[in-house]
Parts: sequence; structure tokens; C-alpha cells
Amino acid sequence: GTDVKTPYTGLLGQDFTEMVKKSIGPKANPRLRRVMESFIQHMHDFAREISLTNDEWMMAVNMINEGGRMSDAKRNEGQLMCDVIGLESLVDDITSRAAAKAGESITSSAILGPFWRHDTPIRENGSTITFDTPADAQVVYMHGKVFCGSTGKPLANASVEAWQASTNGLYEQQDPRQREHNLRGKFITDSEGNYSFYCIRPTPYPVPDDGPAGKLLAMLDRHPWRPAHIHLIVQAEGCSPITTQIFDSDCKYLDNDSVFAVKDSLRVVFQPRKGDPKAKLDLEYNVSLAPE
Ligand code: MBD
Ligand code: FE
Repeated sequence: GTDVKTPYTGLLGQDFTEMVKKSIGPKANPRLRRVMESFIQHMHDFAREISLTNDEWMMAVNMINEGGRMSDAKRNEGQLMCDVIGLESLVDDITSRAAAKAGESITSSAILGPFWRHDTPIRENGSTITFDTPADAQVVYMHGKVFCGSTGKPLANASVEAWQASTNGLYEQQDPRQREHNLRGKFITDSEGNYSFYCIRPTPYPVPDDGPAGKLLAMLDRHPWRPAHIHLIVQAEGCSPITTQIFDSDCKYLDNDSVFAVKDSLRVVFQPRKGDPKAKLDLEYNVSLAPE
């Protein structure tokens, strides 16, 4: 409809909302009670505030159902729908802020996204995650140290897991032409805290736009693109793990990431690399973890 400011005229006000909240029984888990009371309150207030119609509500229900139908081990449309409204970034901020203590200099977090795999292989430092590298890809030697953010000491035996999309904009599990676990690897730091591997310079790419998240973006006159990024999960014993992404400071969409994950501190600059026949670019990236 065109009338975007219809005042609320229904009879079901706060009394009704209280009644629904009070239907939760005494044996419900306390945290769940708190979560659901708040959720019910906000959903009711939201429906009243915008005078949500039956058609609009059913449209949202159908989107959720469609997202569920197209989700599987390789596709998490529900997560993507949350991502395009900034919800995963908000939850990540809440969660990571709870972990970091004042005065520590810790690498910033960023959202996991839908393309992480739980079974990424461990590879040798100095080896590669790029196999059958496409002709338009630039190979990067990525290396650095993992530190403890409070003592500043390097951490041996830390795990640095990386994954990225290929230059065609697809992660390995979206693309039958990439080999299993292409552009993914886990590296264990040596006694001086060093990790190293060859990868490719990431390129901007659109989030999958053939589902409800993509339809929503189109209806909202938004684009599906993300700036070029490499995903990282860094973990070490005695420290809080960090899930993050690093962004090419020289690429499009840094200021309008479709999933709102960019932070200034996560921008990196790829440098020229000399004397290495395997890579024209070099990226040194150090990570600092918070002790538990
Ligand atoms: C991605 O590749 C991604 O990293 C995120 C956060 C969301 C959608 C696609
Ligand atoms: Fe990604």
C-alpha cells in the first residue's frame, strides 16, 4: 500500500502483550524466559508501530519458509537474511565486547558468515591454499605472528584458519569446478608464533542473491556486493578465540558492505613481493588474542 503512516487502531494493546508474556510457565529456563518476553514485547510493539497487515506478515512468513527450504549444509539462507539487516554484526559486537578486557590490545572481530566449514584441513606453514589458481588471480604470500594481547608475547601452537572466495566470487562449496577445500586451510604457529601460507588477493563479490535475502536486497534498492575479504579464525590455548575478516583497503564496497562487517582496524594493504616466483604480493598480518 501507499499509506505508510496508518495510526494503530487495533484493540490488542499492552494488556494483550502482557497476557502473552505471562503464558510462559514457571519451569521455563530463566534466560529463555527473559529472551522470549523481550522478543514478544518487541514483536508486538513492532507490529503495532507499523500497523503490520496480514499480507505483509504472511509475506515475511513465506520468506522465512523459502529460506529454510533452500538451506542445507552448504547454504545458510537464514544467516544471510540476518546478515543483510546487520544482525550478525550486531551480535558479534555484543559477544566480542564481552570477551575483551579494558587495556588489552586485541584484534577486532568480524562475523563468521555462511561459508565457514568445520572440517578445514591443517596444512604446513609455507604451503598454499590456492590450487588450480585462476589466470586472473594474484597470488599473495600471507604471513605473520599470533600474540598474546596482554603480555605481547608470541604464541606457539596457535591455530590460524583462513578461507576465501575465488575470483569468480564463489567459495569452494558453491562451485563444482573448485576442488574440495580449495582456498581454505588451517596453520599452526611455530615456536616463535609464526604462520605463513600462499593465498590469492581477494576480490569483491556478491552474496548469493537468488534467495529471499537477495530478493529483499533488490526490493530495498540495495546491491548484494561485499568488499574483498579473507576470513580468519585464530585460536590459542588459554586465549579467547577470534573470528574475523581482513579487508583489502584498495577495493570497492568498503563503505557499503552488504552485510555491514567492515571495521577500519581490519583494513590491510597488500605489498609488492620481490624475489619470490610463487607470489607477486605480500601481506604481513599479526593477530593479538585476549587471555581467558
Ligand atoms: C560472505 O562471504 C560473507 O563473508 C558473509 C559475512 C555473508 C555472506 C557471504
Ligand atoms: Fe565471505
